[in-house]
Amino acid sequence: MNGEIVPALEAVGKGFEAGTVFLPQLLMAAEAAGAAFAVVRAAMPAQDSSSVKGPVVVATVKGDIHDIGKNICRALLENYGFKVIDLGRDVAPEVVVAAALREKARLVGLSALMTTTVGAMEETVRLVHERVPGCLVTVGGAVLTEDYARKIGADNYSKDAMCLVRYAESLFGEATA
Ligand code: B12
Repeated sequence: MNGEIVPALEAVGKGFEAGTVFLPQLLMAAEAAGAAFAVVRAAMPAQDSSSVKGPVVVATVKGDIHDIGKNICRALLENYGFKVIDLGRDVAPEVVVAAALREKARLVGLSALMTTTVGAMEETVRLVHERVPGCLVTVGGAVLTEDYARKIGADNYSKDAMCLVRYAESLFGEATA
């Protein structure tokens, strides 16, 4: 995924920005990436249910329908033995809060891929901190940086799914090599 599929999506994204790639092609690229990921997913070893950690609530924030990166995060977390509650995409802050309370989650992961949706991410971080005591929020997505994550009040920024797994392991115990 990191070596071929993600760079391919980046190239398509750059073309879209430059006006050489159009929305239908962007959609086709996303579909192809989803299909490739389904193959990778099927080849991953099954989760060992005797050592379930978490739960971790994940969502793509309100107004944002990009979910390929979030889905990779979910799959990798599950692969490392975490129970993941995936709320999907375009998820309102109140829905994230309700799920975190219901699941007694200690960690929420939010994804945003557009400059226009980091506002919704900031609002979600604020609401989780306000209404779910003791719950930490980690954020990710192509438009985010460590600095920006700190600015919107997130507890952690992970540049990719593996960094997220390491962060989750540091919270729930067990070091990842
Ligand atoms: C595929 C894609 C689409 C697909 C999405 C399909 C899907 N199911 O996700 C489709 C075609 C539907 C789409 C639609 C649109 N898109 Co689009 N899209 C992309 C593209 C090409 C790739 C995104 C992607 O999947 N990357 C691969 C994944 C694996 O990377 P990732 O998400 O960053 O995830 C990794 C890390 O960031 C991190 N991570 C991600 N989430 C999380 C969460 C947590 C908790 C953590 C810790 C880590 C983490 O881990 C992941 C794995 O390592 C990008 C270009 C780009 N370079 O990003 C544009 C891009 C994001 N899209 C863009 C735009 C503008 C749109 C549209 C508005 C287009 C339109 N005019 O309609 C719509 C958005 C509609 C909406 N309301 O959301 C712009 C955003 C510009 C901006 N800066 O705001 C981009 C940057 C393209 C561009 N250069 O113009 N898009």
